[in-house]
Amino acid sequence: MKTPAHPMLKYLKTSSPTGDRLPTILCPGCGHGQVLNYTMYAVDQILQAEEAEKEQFVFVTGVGCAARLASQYLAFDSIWSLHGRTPAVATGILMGNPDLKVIIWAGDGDVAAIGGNHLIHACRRNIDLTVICMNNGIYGMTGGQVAPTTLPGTITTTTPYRNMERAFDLCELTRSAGATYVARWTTAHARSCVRAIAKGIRKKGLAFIEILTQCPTHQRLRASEILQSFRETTVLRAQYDKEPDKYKEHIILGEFVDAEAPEWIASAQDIIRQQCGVISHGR
Ligand SMILES: Cc1ncc(C[n+]2csc(CCOP(=O)(O)OP(=O)(O)O)c2C)c(N)n1
Repeated sequence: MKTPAHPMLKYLKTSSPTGDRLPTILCPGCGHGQVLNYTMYAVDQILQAEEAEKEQFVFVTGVGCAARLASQYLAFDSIWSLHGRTPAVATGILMGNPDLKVIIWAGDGDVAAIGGNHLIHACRRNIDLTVICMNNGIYGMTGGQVAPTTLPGTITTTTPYRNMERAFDLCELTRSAGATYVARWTTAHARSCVRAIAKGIRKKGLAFIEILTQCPTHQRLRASEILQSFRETTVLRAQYDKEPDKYKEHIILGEFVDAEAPEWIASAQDIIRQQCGVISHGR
C-alpha cells in the first residue's frame, strides 16, 4: 500500500536549488525539522481559518542550521539574510507592507549572540514579528561551540572542561525587553508548540517563542534520549508556581507574556498618515 504523503509537504518546494527537496541538510534526529513541521501546522491553521492568505507569509532567516530551513525548502516567500540581523531585515519587509505575516526562524546563536542587540530592540519596539528561536544550546552549524544559551557545566567543543558561564534565559530577556507574547516549549511538546506559534502569528506585536531542540550530533546523545531529558528536566509554569522549591533546578515551560501594547509599524504608519495623508505600500 502506498504511504500517504505527509500533510505538510504541500508547503514545501518540489525541488530546491541544490537538487532534490528531501532529504534536508539536517543531521538525522535534529530537532529543527520538528520546528519546521510545527510551524507549518500553525500556519496551516491560520490559512484554513482564512485569517490570512499564503502570499502574506514571509519567512526570514539568518545564518546557521536553523537558518537553512526557509529558502531551500519552503514554498513561501522567504529571505536567507544576515547572521543575527533578521529583526532588522524583517522590520524593513514590514515597513514595505504591514499586511504581511513575517516569521523569523533563528538559532539561539543567531538571535541571542551576534543578534542579541537586534532582538532586544525589536522587542522594545514591539514590532509585529513572530520570532521562533530553535534553541539547541550551542552553535550547531560551526561545530558545537559554547553559546550564550549553553547551560553551566555543559561540555562543548570550546568548553572541554565545562562551561563556567551562566546562560541567558531568553524568555526573561525578551519579556523584560517588551515582547507582547513570550512562550517556551521543547520539541517533545508538539501540540503546545503549534498552539504557541499560531498564537504568536495572531499577536499584533512581537511574539517570541523559544523551542528547545536537540542536536544529537554535537550533544553526542541519541535524539530519543534528549527528548526524554526534555520531559524530565522541564516543568510546566503552573506546576512550578505551586511548588517552586521542588522544581528550582527545572526549566520552566509555558506562556510567560500575553499582553497588548502599541505596535511600532502601526505607530509609524499613523505618523506618516498624519504628516502626508496617504500611505502606499505596493499592494
Ligand atoms: C558574521 C558571521 N559570524 C560568524 C559566522 C559563523 N557562524 C555560522 S553559523 C553560526 C552560529 C550557528 O548557531 P545557531 O544560531 O545556534 O544555529 P544552529 O546552527 O545551532 O541551528 C556562526 C557563529 C558567520 N557565518 N558569520
